[in-house]
Amino acid sequence: MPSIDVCFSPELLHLYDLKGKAVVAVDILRATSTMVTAFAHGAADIFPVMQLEECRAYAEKGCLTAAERDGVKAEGFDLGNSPFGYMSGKVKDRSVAITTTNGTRAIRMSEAADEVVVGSFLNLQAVADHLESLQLDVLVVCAGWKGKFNLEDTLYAGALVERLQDTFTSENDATLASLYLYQAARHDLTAFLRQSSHVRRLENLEINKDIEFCLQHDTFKVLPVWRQDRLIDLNAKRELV
Ligand code: 3SL
Repeated sequence: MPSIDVCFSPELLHLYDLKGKAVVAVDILRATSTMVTAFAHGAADIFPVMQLEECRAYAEKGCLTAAERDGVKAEGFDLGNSPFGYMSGKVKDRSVAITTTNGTRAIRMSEAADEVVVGSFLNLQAVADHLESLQLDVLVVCAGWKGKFNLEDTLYAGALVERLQDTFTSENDATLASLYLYQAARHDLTAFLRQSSHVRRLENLEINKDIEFCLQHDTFKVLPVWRQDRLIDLNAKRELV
């Protein structure tokens, strides 16, 4: 049986060998939830990049550009990092270049893996199904916040572990801790996360509806995977469910 493990921060990635593994990169609030939403609303592909200037340059290639720093849309870009900004039809059939404080970094730092998948609660089962079909060892890479642990990405890791517990083994405390945390929180994730640092940060920015949205499970069948220099949706052209 393949195994599943959890890396609580991209800063810990040096402890793991990504070769031969599938990475699930996750930034629940909000980057990976937003990318999944963008694909669900017809985005053709997504270029996650680390730097603002690199992102801005994609405009010349005909891409929409999206940028967030410290929870706020960066000036001079077409889009920010709220999933609601991607629902109006604006991204349909468009390429989107995006840079965010932590999420795009987690994705790009995972490139050495055999497969990189973008996870969120919104596409939880689509990711679980894909991992079961791949039969590779899995590492969930939590984006965290500026190198530090966060609760929401860990809860996602636990949710994924729960979905895969009959088909994957795990022999590490990070996986167990994520699972136990999710099981303790699952009855009301919003309440559980109320004291978490990023929820407080986002609440101060008055974006509570983003938090509620990003905590919904299995809203989309979208499956963003890294191919060469971009993310594509392996389940493209599916209807919203
Ligand atoms: O850190 C990130 O990548 C962002 O998702 C943070 S925020 O939710 O836009 O504040």
